[in-house]
Amino acid sequence: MNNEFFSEYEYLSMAAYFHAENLDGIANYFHVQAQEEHFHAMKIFHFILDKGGKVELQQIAKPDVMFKSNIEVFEKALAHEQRVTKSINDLMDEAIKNNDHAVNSFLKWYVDEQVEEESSASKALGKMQIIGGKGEGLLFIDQEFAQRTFVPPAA
Ligand code: OFO
Repeated sequence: MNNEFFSEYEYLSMAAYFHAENLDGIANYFHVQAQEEHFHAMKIFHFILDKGGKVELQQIAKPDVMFKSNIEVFEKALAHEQRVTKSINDLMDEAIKNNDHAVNSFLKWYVDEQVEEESSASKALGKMQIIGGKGEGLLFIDQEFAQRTFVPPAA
């Protein structure tokens, strides 16, 4: 849960970077990503309560605030999603080892979601690499990413 809240923070930091670059459309892409992460965290929050557990919120680490280039932001976003996938897989390994069917079933949604998360981060990075992170292509991507909206994923 903390990882998901941290993801929200990471993407807000990336949104802030692009606002400062006057690329509000790309900033919007990261705002929507942050909203998705909030949704992911809250899904775990409610699952813990439904299972009769105690939700104990922890400190959220400071997100990355040092970005050298537009492309680097997207590289970091993809690397971040790959780390999240690993942590979900580790949790799933633990659930399987403990024969915890409820957690196993719950985590399957995250396993599938991570396939999508890595795919969309990878495609966004690919687009930035095609245009070299600058020029007129950047304005085109800014317009495209301005259209992204948050649609709560099917539970
Ligand atoms: Fe929660 O999927 Fe991204 O981090």
